[in-house]
Amino acid sequence: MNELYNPAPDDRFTFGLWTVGNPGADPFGGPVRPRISPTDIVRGLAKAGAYGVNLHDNDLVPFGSSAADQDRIVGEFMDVVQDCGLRVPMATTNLFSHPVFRDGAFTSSDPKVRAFAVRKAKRAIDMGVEMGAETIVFWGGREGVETDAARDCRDAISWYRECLDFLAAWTLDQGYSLRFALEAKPNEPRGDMYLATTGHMLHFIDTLDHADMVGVNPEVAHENMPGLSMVHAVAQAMEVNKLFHIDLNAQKIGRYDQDLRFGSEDVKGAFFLVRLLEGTCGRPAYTGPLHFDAHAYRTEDIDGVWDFASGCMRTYKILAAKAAAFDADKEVQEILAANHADPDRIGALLKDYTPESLETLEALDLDPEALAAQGHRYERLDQLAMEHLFGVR
Ligand code: GLT
Ligand code: MN
Ligand code: MN
Repeated sequence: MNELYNPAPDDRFTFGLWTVGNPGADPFGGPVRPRISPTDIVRGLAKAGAYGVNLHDNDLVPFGSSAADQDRIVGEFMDVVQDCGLRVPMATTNLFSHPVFRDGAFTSSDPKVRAFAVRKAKRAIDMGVEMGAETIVFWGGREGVETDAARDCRDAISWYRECLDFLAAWTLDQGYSLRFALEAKPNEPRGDMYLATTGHMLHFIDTLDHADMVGVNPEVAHENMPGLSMVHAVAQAMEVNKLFHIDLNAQKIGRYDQDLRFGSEDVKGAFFLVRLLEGTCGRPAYTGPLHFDAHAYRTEDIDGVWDFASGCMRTYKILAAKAAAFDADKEVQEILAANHADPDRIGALLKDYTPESLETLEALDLDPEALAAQGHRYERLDQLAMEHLFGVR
């Protein structure tokens, strides 16, 4: 194995307890491998070169545990995390497994369920803060419907907002310096989920009381399931400084949520995503944790789980190197420079409307036929990307 791509904590790679800990159950069959204990996951991740481990409240502390049991479990876990030199940069709340959430948590029609969900999230945030988490992810696993006869979707969205506003105001009141990251998904487990894409989330965030502390946690599989572009979702979030966290994995379009090893499907999509995140194209990079929300194939035993984890991280690093080489390629630079050329500084003219800028705009010699006649050389540009990916450039 080429050691150049071996991960190290500086690479900021993180995994969830539920990812490497996934025992391979699916809706058609039970677990195929033993559950790795949280402390063994931490030891394994440290050995593999990860930076951190993330968790849901109930990945570590069983639902309904007493406060004393929680303290003991968290204490023992954090001793191992610290011994191994790992971090817990993100924590989240399981608002989907218990049957109480079968018709939603923050969007349940029953205010008692919404109250229970807020209380559970609040306790999970406290636990996350105790572990040093800086980001709290909210994935609304049960926020949705099989039938829209259930409720008016407008009510669901406003209840979702109320719960997040409540939790954000409480978080600020506690003096915690935390950021919330909302994760969208179009369907599964619900027939249709509210706020189905990162784009929906970005708009919703703008309507929150404490919008400044709320951003998104886009997931490759969740954007790709309905055939959308993860690169565009992430770019839209980055453009407004709302990319607070990211869930990396792979997915075949149009399937159930596969959570495959990062980069193992749609290699080109993964390449452009890494290029965007790394900022090798000369734009600002994403500097937060690089979280893998994926799991090993059901065919694997425990060794296969660690092959999977190493594969996610190595693929990211390989793609980062390829992206840097692509952006440094003279021919790539020439094609891009030709397409972006602006010798008359027309781009600047469009930045602001003024009567003068309009006058200059009107006076421009813009010949649509001549403009339309130009080819863009994107066939060549894309082939260059492919040749970098194939390793022949
Ligand atoms: C669950 C889901 C993920 C979310 C996790 C965080 S839980 O595994 O499929 O996409 O990111 O709640
Ligand atoms: Mn996810
Ligand atoms: Mn997923």
